[in-house]
Amino acid sequence: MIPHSHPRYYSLSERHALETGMRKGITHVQGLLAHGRGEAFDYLIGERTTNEARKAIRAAAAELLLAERPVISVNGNVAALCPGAVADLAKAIGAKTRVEVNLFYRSERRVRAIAAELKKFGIIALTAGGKNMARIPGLQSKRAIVEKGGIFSSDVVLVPLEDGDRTEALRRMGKRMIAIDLNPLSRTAQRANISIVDNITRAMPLLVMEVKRMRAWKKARLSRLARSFDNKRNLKASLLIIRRGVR
Ligand code: PTJ
Repeated sequence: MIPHSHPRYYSLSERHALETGMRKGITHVQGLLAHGRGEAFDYLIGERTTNEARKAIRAAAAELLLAERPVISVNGNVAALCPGAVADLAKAIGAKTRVEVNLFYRSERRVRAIAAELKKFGIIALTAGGKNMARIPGLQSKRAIVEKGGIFSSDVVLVPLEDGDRTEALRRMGKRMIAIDLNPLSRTAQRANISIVDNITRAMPLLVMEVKRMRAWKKARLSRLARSFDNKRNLKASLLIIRRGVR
């Protein structure tokens, strides 16, 4: 049990959630390494949601509301760190939203464990099994295994904690990609249409809040917001914050 008063309470709680996720067969051991890398960047941005991240979150909310077939992609880290926020986001965007389990280190056992975890939060996740399976063209890893009626036929995909290959491959398929990644230099962040440089545990609740706030907006207003977002410029600004953090 981590005492609330501990100065590193949030950081330790996240590590604990991933450890529990690993014991439940949800998180891959590589997920712990990935989280460590994320933590290093989080430290440098000051463990807070920057103004740049807030701008990206607003653009992402608009993009998700405009989408006709949005999908939230869930891996082992996301399922361990914020399953409740995934459920809240899917609900806030509306019935058109699909949640799909998509893993780099895919095993049927992990897919089942993650789907069972999501079910506790009321989500019936797509798992790309049997007849529903399709493949992302030009991608060699197991991340290529997707659901026909999910990621394969989506128009907008939210990919938290992703590796770069699939983001590139999905963009080649014409999809609009939203990433959540603490590393502004990662290929995912560089290739996505909108990259939220923030810890997923802070970004997801804010994204839910923005989606709820914008739900009543007209399409034209949402479009203006989404299209005016400049990912390259936003990433540059995030890098500057990191540089200042280093100094
Ligand atoms: O569950 P699986 O099998 O799909 O595997 C998931 C991992 C995360 C292991 C896999 O996708 C992987 O190896 O990812 P990478 O290539 O290490 O990339 C993960 C990215 O997420 C890195 O750029 C990290 O900086 C970033 N990251 C790590 N923790 C967080 C994060 N970004 C936001 N919030 C975090 N908490």
